[in-house]
Amino acid sequence: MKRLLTIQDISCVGQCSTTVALPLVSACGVECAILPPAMLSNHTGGFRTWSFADLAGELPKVEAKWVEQGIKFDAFYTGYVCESHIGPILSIMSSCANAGALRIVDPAMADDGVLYKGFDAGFPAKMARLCAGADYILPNLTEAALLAGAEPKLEGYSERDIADLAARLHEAGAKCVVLTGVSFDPALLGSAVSDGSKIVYDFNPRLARSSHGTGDVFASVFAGALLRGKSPVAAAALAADIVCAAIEATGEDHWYGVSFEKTIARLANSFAGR
Ligand code: PXL
Repeated sequence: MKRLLTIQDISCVGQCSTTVALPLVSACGVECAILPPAMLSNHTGGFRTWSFADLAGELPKVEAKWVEQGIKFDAFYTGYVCESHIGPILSIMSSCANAGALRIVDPAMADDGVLYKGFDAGFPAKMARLCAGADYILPNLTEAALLAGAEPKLEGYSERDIADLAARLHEAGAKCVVLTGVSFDPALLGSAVSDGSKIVYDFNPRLARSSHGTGDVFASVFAGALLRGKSPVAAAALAADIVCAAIEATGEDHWYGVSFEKTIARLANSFAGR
């Protein structure tokens, strides 16, 4: 069994980051270790207030213990992290890597044209350091624009715009760029997987509602599927399928996340017998 380390906060309530990654990566049949660089009472996307404990000081201590014991990983999957975490994370990704370990970076920092509360305008340049050394990055279009130093647009991206954004992120160092939230037709929503030589699109019918935490569901399934040997294009298609199923399984009055729990059996079954 492959072993993946996910590095993102624990939001104790809110169905995002580590509390989504751990069950979904596990459902893919991949061992999932966790490293939370911060703990929040709840996420920052719609709750009125939150507590925030920065665990940056713990990261080098954890790294020292893992190095001492020869604990290594086949993949690293990072999500929501802060500026103080980036240097220590880069260090862990080099000192605790098995040969050929993958670096999967979801630059979770913005959506709908704006940075999440708590990040300032200088943060995308910091996140770009993590993306530069990544095998896979999974930005939504707002994050992609901010990483590329461009002004995010709320809509109206053409195929040409998508290709330009992907090219800029490849130039900055990312090997494979998976853009989410892509749409050329109001009825469809999907992703674009760019390996640097071609772009493959995948679309699903656009659902009537958008929900918090769907980026984390997408990235977690993508990472798990990739480690189970799916191609990036197949992993992105499975991730989108699970995101749609999770949104459809979520009650209308459930505002802070998606009921991804109801998709775990379907996800696990998609790897049955493999
Ligand atoms: O889902 C991304 C995310 C993760 N962690 C925290 C967040 C958010 C988005 O708002 O606030 C703490």
